[in-house]
Amino acid sequence: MSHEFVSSTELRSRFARDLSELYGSEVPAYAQLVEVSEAVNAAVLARSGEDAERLGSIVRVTSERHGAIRVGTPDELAQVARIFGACGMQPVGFYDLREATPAIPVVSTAFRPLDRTDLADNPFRVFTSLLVVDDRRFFDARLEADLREFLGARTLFPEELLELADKAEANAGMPDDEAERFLELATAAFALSPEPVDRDWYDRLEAVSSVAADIGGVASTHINHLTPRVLDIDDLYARMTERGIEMIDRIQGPPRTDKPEILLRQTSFRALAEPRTFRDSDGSLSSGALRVRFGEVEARGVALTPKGRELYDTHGIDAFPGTEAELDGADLAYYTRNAEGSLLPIVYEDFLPRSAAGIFASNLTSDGSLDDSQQGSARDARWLQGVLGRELHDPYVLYDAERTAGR
Ligand code: OOG
Ligand code: NI
Repeated sequence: MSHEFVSSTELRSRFARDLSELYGSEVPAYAQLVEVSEAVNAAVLARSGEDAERLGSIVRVTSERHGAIRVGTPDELAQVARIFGACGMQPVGFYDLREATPAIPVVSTAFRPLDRTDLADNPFRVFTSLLVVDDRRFFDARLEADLREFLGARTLFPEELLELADKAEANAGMPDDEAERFLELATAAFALSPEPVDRDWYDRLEAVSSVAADIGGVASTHINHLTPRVLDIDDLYARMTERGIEMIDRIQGPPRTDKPEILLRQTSFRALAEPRTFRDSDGSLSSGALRVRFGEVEARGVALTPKGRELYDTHGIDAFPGTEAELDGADLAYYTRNAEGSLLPIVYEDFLPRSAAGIFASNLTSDGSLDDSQQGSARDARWLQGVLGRELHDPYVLYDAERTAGR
């Protein structure tokens, strides 16, 4: 057995790779998506040469993935933070999807590496959502109490995993034998569970929200999707459609233009229904299927400043100038300079709430129901930081520091 030391960066790369292997075995369409993504990236590289790598090296982009998971309680979220912390991933940003259309009863953050060198080594990020069980627009007092009881009784992550995680985070890595064990337990914690699903309980939640059922209707969590990155998402969309895979009707985020690429564009397809075992009210088991997971792909552009983001949110891409020099000069997007003084884009490493809501929605089996006469419960970044028990980073502070350092 090797006693080599595995750094947190190496842990992150291995974790992303193991999850990718797991998800590919669970959702075959994902393996196809990865294959097509690699073909698209190779074509862009052949077509554009060095320019293709301005938003990230081909090595980075080829292994780049984001995942999405959903948890039910603040304690579960704090545990997730420890597991990702071991892999050098810290919470960045606060997203309140209850404000989106359609409203989804979660608040979210994204765990990711913070520094450019860590991002370049492996930028694995996981969009992580927490169910807001006391939001009366979704859950009445009775359902909230039942949800709390159900969620309080389950264990998503074994104690051994959490202890290994803490040790790894404290030492910025761990010996190889412990790393193996950590990765085995961490990956297993995000696999789809074969445990029977209580049909009445699941249906009761699903009547309110499919996302609530996906989170609180089963006794474990799972990766909801794992997303490769492509350098030309329009090409990807066309190739997948050609293969007979029915994509959602559009690409989310800024439309394609001849201007510099900004922020994030995403598109997705619904995965097939997956066979699951159900426990019916008479206690008998029967087989059925749930359609909760899907395939998604993304393309990333330059990060916008608060001013650029405001312009994008209020006026769209049409209001943007056509060159990087103008974007930089008007303080609309973040750039650094290389030794020769030419501009280098700082790639957007985060998510877009509007696209995220669209991604959630494309994956809902029912519209759910929402009582707008009720008050939503207050949640904000400060609250989430308290739950996480560690700093919740502001993405603009990170981009700004990188720009300042690179000038
Ligand atoms: C997360 C949806 C958000 C994205 O790419 O915007 C997301 C979820 O479905 O749990 O992953
Ligand atoms: Ni996603």
